Amino acid sequence: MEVQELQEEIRRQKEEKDVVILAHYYQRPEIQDIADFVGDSLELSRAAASAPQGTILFCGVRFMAETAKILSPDKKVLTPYPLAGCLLADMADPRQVEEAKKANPDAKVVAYVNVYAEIKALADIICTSANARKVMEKMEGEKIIFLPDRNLGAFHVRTMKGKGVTLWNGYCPIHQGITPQSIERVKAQHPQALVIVHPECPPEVTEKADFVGSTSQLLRFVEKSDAISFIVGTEEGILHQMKKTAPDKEFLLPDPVPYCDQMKMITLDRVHKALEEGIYVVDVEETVRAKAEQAIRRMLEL
Ligand code: CIZ
Repeated sequence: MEVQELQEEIRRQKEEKDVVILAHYYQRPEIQDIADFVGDSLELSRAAASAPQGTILFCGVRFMAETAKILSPDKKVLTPYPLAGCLLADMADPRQVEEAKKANPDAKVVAYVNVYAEIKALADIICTSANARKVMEKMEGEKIIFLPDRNLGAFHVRTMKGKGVTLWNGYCPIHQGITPQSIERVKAQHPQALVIVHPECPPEVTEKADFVGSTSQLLRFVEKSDAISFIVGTEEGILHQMKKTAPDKEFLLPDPVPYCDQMKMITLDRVHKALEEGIYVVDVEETVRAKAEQAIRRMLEL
């Protein structure tokens, strides 16, 4: 089937089968265009929880679909491709986290939402890239273990006083690949462009950027800014919504382009198959789910 035909068929089936389709900002444009909601992982999980449909088809990587299941245990959650993982999430292993907790019994564990359910269940509280600083500042006590993204942690810790924060040594290889040189190559051709980057980028990039923010914060920034040209230091999928939000502005990417193969494993064919056959169901074991939900709810209460 052609792209448009496939999109029509997906739209038809999701209505017929009472399914809400959610897509992350890093998804392919043709996937974002068939979604009922496009957003960051937490916005999407909240949209999923309040959607009237009984089934959620989550177009994103596995930890995102799991987060939707954690917040909507009574709904059926489907993923178009269960092997779409996250290399950053893979860098936090439950046994290592348990050991770190034992070695630091008075420290609180703050886990970035980009971890699997088992790690969320071991955390005291979850944070996103949009609220990591606020969550750490509000934590009672002095000691924090922040995991798994050392860059996101370091970005906030360098301007935060009064806490002893131990940073896990994880990173997103896609954002780690955004270097000062990969930005300068583009800036040299477009000196007027503002450099806006995600806090998962390495410190030498965030330190020099004009603005640092989560996906939803970057999107709001380009909408409100008076500038007309931007070099966007995050996964290239976000440009689809940026162009829709600010069609008269210019969006450029670092060279080489940050591209997540895992996110792009979700294709229209796979979405169609998942919808048609009711596969692949995402489940989280109940004791793990309940603990993970508590850690997420603590963040939402803040
Ligand atoms: O949590 C998300 O959706 C990710 C991966 C990044 C962000 O900044 O929103």
